[in-house]
Amino acid sequence: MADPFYLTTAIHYPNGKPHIGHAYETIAADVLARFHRQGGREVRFQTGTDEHGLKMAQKARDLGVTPRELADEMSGYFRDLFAKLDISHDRFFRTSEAEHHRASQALWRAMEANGDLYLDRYEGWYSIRDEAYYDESELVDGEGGDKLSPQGTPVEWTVEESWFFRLSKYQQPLLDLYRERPDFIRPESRRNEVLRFVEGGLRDLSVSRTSFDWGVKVPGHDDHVMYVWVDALTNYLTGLGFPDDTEEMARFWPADLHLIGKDIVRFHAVYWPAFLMSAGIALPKQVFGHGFLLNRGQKESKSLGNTTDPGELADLYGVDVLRYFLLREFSFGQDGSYSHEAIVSRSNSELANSFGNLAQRTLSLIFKNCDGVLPSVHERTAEDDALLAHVSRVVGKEMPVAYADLAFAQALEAWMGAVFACNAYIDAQAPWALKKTDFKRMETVLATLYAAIAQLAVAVVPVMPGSMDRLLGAMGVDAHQRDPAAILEEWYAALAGGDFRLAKPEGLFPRLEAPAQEP
Ligand code: ME8
Repeated sequence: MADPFYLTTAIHYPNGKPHIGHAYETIAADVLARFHRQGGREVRFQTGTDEHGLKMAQKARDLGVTPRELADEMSGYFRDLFAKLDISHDRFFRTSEAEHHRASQALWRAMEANGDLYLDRYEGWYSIRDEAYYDESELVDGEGGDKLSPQGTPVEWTVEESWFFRLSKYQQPLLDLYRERPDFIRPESRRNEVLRFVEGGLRDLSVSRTSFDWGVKVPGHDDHVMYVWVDALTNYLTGLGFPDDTEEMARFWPADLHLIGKDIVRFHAVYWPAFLMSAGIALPKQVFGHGFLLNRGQKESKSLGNTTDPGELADLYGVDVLRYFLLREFSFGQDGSYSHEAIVSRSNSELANSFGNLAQRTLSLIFKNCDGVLPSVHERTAEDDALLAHVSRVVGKEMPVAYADLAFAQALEAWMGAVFACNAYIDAQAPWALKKTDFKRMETVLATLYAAIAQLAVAVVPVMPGSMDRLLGAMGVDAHQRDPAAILEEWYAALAGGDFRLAKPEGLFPRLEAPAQEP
C-alpha cells in the first residue's frame, strides 16, 4: 500500500457557529490531503470539534441548555459547513464520544505511571476564553486598567485543587527536540517564539479542574475532570483507535502534520510533545502554525462577535472561488486581511478573465471549427514546445514542491504564470484566424492548448475540486487520466485517439460583482 500520510486540523470549539478562520484552516488542510491523494499516498485526514471545558459549560449555562445539547447543535454547523466547502476529511471527530474518554484516560494513566502527575493546589490567572493559565509577567493592561491575557482576553484569579503535570522536567528534552528536528515547528518565526518560551523555563502545568464536571474524568478521582487541552490534544490519537487499535496506530502514527493556527502553537509544540514523551509515544513529525485571517484588518472571533459566516461567502461567490481566494491571496504562515472587493477582484481577474476565458475560447473553437473532435497534431513549432514545457514544469515540478511545502500561494502563483503563458500563446497564434488560411496549423495550436489547459486543471483539482472536475469531465479526461506528471504530447495523443466528442462548452467562472453593501 502507498505511503501513509496522517494530517489533522485543530478541533474547533463549538461554542458558537464556525467562522472564517475555521474555514481557512480546514480548506488548507483539505488541499493538502487532496494533493497527497493525487500523488498516490494513503491519506488520513481528521478534523472535528473540541467539546469540553469551562468555556463550553459557561456558554451552555448562559443559553439555558446542557453542554451536550450545545455541542450537538453547534458541531452540526461545523459538519454542514465542511460538507458545503467540499472538505474531504476521513474522520470528523467529537471529543464527547465515549471512546475518546477511554483514550484520554489511557494517556493519563501512562503519564501517571511515568511519575509525571501529582496532586497540589493551584492559584493563578485563568482566562476562560483561552482555557489557559498565564503568568503574572505575561499579562497586559486593558483599557479600563483591568488585567488581560497576552491574547487580550479577560483573566480571573483562580484557586483550586489540581493535578499537575511535570512539564518542568521536559524543558531540556524539548529544547533537544527543537534542535535535532528544526522542521518540527514551522514556520521559522513560530519556532523562534516557542524556543524563547521554553528557554525561559517551564513550570509544571495544572491539568485537572474541580469547579465543573463537563469533561473527561481523571481516572480514580471522579471529582476532577481533565484540563480541556489534555483531552483535546489526545483526539489525534483517539482518531486512530488508540489505545486498542495497534494496527491503525502503527500505520498512521506519528502524524505527519498537525495544521493549526498561530495562537495554539504553544499547546502543540510544548505541551503535546511533553505529554507524548511522558507516555512513551512517538512525536508527530511537524506542527505548522498558520496565520490569522483578519476582516479588513480586524481580528474576527466568536467572543468578539464580528464574525463572517463562511457558508454565506461560499453561497455568494462559489465554493471554489472562496477556496482559491483564501489560498492564493495570503502567504500561508502569515496573517492576511480580506474583504469582499478582494475576493471579487481576484476571482474576476484570475479565474474568470484568465483561466476561464482561456478554456472557453479554446473549447469553443474546437466545438465550432472541428465539430467537437479533438484536433490532430501536425508539425509542432518551437512556440508549441515552449508552452508545453512551461506547463509541464509548473504542473509536474514547481506546484508539487510548493504544495508539499504548504506554500499554497506560491503554487498558485506559478499556476497563474502558466495560464498567462497560454493566454499570450493563444493571442500570438490567433487560431481563430487560421481556419481558412492554415487549417492544420489551427489544429496543432488548439491541440497544444487543449493539452495545456487539461494539465493546468489537473494541477488545481486539490484547490478547486468541484469546478475542475466539471471542466475535466467536459474535456473527456476521466479520473484515472488526471496525472500531474503526464508527458503531455503522449498523453494528448492517447486522448485524441479515442472517440470522445466535445459538447458545447459552458462558462466556468462567472464574472462577479462586489455587493453594493457589505452583507
Ligand atoms: O483553538 N484565522 O479551537 P478554535 C485563522 N479547540 N485561523 C483561525 C482564526 C482566524 N481568524 N481564528 C481561529 C481551538 N483560528 C481549540 C483547538 S486542538 C487540539 C484544540 C484557528 O475553535 C485556530 O488557530 O478556537 C485553531 O487552529 C482553529 O482555528 C480552531 O480554533
